[in-house]
Amino acid sequence: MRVLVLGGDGYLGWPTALHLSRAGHEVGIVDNLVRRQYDLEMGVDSLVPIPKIQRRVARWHEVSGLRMALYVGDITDYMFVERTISTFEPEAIVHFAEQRSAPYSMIDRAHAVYTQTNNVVGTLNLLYAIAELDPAIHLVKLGTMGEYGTPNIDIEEGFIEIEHKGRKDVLPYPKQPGSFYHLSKVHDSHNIMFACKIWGLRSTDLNQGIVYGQQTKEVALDDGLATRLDYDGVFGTVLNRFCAQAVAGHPLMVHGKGGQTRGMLDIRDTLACIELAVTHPADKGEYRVFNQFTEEFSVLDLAERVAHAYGGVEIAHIANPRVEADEHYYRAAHTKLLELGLVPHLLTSEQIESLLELAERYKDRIDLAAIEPTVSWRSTCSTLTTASSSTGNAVQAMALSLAEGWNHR
Ligand code: NAD
Ligand code: USQ
Repeated sequence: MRVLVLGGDGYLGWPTALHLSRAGHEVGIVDNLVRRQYDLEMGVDSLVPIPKIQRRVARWHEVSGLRMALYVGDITDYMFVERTISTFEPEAIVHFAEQRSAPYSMIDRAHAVYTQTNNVVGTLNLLYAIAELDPAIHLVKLGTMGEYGTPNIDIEEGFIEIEHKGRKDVLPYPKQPGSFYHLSKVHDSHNIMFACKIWGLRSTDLNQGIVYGQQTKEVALDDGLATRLDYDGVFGTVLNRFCAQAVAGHPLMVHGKGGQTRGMLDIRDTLACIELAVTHPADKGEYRVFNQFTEEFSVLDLAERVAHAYGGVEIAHIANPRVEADEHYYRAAHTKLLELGLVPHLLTSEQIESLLELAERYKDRIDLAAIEPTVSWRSTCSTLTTASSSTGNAVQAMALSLAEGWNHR
């Protein structure tokens, strides 16, 4: 199939592009490289060094003999989206291209506005471009389990049957997201569902849990094919962070009691789920939701597993910088991808050890100052802002000018 991977320079987009390419699909990558700008803005860097996207694409050709098309540009620019889709003529679009950090979206007004504009406008542009250019294109959109929040009842896959005053209906599952980032995903979901209804588009909304790990079959072939791994207080996700904290000799920072329970999955399963969604497209006019995770863990459970695997590392309960329940009921359905054939890689002690080994290999790159959480949900203006001023717009402008430069070459 011809598959366009939006956000193909990111943590998950890059290994997905490689995986789909190796599986025999014709792959095109779209990215405005803004993720690299967030690093510059915050003065942090991926734990694993990553080459420039142009170099990575060239390296993939050298290693595998396979080519991938590269389009550097911003999907909030409709002309760019239209031009790229008309040129590449995809059968499926995998959409990773959003600002994905909850803390980043909670820094201040500028970052919240940037996050919601970037995410909602980008997705809306895509919906219009698909409707106008080729409504048969299957949109595989990365959503998040965090759209549901932590209700005191079981979470279903996208929809729930409700009986109210003697009548029944199947309705979208209620959403109680926990950050302006997670809210942007809810807004996207509503827009996508509506576009499928009015224009007969087809889409799969993948409500993904927290991803851990860095090694996939293709990434492991060569250091020049590495994908990023974030451990900092803004973009680092919990298990990846705990492993970096352990090797840096830093206590594992559990927010509050650590009873926050989340759906999680190995990065290799992200790739498998995307491939399953792409190769089993939604029907015309169908909007479907898959909960994309394989296991549930509490934050404290993860910290204890890492402490057990590493030895000698402390667990510190710090005041929670977020507003979230740190003890709650959690049980979420996740059968649809299993029914399509997903065989999960569960979190074993070997997997934690391999993540710790990776962190050991790049230990010298760990900046202890970057580990501290800097964003508070309770404040409308977190300390990070003093260093970065009105960065949301500045970051976007920088990314746009970078993209312009590349496209005019
Ligand atoms: P990432 O930030 O590493 O990658 C996103 C990529 O999209 C970046 O390379 C960035 O430059 C690009 N991008 C952002 N805005 C763009 C725009 N307007 N135009 C073009 N490119 C743009 O994030 P990731 O961890 O790879 O996550 C990918 C997707 O998966 C996100 O949508 C995220 O919400 C979702 N997700 C991630 C996780 C996780 O644990 N990492 C979990 C659940 C869902
Ligand atoms: N946490 C800690 N200590 C840390 C880091 C996090 O206790 O050092 C806690 C957080 O308070 C939270 C939980 O761990 O309760 C998860 O935090 P996270 O930063 O790993 O994940 P989150 O902010 O939810 O976001 C990540 C991705 C996002 C994706 C989401 C999936 O960045 O793109 O949408 O996971 S989900 O959680 O299912 O919404």
